[in-house]
Amino acid sequence: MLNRLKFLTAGESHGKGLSGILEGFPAGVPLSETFIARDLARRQMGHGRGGRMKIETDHAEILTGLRHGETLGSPIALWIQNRDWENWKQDKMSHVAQETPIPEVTLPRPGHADLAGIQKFGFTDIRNVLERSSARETAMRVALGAVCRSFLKELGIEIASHVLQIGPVLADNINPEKLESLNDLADASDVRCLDDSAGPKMIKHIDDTRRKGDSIGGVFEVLASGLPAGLGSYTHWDRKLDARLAAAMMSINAMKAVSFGDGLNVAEASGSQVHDEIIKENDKIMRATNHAGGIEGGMSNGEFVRVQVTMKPIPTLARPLRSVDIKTREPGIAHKERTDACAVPAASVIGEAMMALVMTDAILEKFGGDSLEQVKVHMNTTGVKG
Ligand code: EPS
Repeated sequence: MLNRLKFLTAGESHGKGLSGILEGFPAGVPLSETFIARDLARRQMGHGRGGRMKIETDHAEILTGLRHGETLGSPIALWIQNRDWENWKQDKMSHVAQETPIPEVTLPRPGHADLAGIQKFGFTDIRNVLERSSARETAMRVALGAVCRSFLKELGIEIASHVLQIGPVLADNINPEKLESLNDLADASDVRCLDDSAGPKMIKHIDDTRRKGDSIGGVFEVLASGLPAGLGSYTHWDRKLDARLAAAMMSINAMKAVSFGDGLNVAEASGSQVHDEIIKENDKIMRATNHAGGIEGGMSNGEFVRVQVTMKPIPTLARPLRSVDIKTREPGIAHKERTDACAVPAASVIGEAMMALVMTDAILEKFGGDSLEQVKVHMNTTGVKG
């Protein structure tokens, strides 16, 4: 649901690497591999990750679209190498047929793309599905999102995230005045949690779950500040900013629900508790509160955008669930792989990337412009900057 910007990713989890292309991105935006590397490193952090993250040190190489440190307005192509490829290329992920084929994966994992994926494509080997359905792909989304973050920063727009819940452990939510330092605070916690008393309980819960051979999900929140009012539109279903953000968040592997502002609590609250009164402060019309999460009528209203995303527990379990062998049709237990006990902290960084991609698209849609300078001029002359 992007209107002005296009992005594509390609790559398998244990293949050579991940490719990404961003098209429709303006010229004149400062960009470097070092800037992208920061977000890639943040995605690799978080208590509960498995062995794979010790192998990878993700780095996005900028292949095209950049000259002398600024974007050219032409497609930006990125490449992230999978270090684990060296360990897999001889047999499991060889590009050519093997003389002695390795055994196929035939026991689908409940909750994973495995079973529906082989039914869809007519495969007999689940590896053909799991390699691409793996969340490894999100490393590229974070790299492309970092390119967008570089543009948004120039416009004074900040994006941050933090973890609200791991399993049954809830964090007290925050009401930030500024977002600039929020990510630094969240990154200082192993679970990206801003509530000092909940963080250690979350870590303990992840450890207890891992010891049982199980996995655990949770909830994270992504915020954006400095947005002008009027991004998105009430005029048509596919222009609504909340619908576009919800689709972007739901496209992240393992996400099950998305909500905005007060989220699910609006069901039991009354109208006077839910809606944000309109006030005037220093001659500026604004809101007394932000229950709406910065979006009304499918448009940004100039307040912080707040979106909460619920992640299910990862389906690959050290103590797998029941399954049926797709070849022999005999009951068995699901395929077991190296896995993460919890990836909610990493998912929050991926949520930031999806927010950055959607917001960049919405800015370009509203203001137009082929270069950063043109976008800035258009934003200043329309007078809607929040
Ligand atoms: C994943 C399984 C694990 C995760 C992986 C996603 O990888 P592996 O099978 O190599 O142990 O670590 O996540 C990443 C590789 C990543 O970069 O986030 C899965 O099955 O989705």
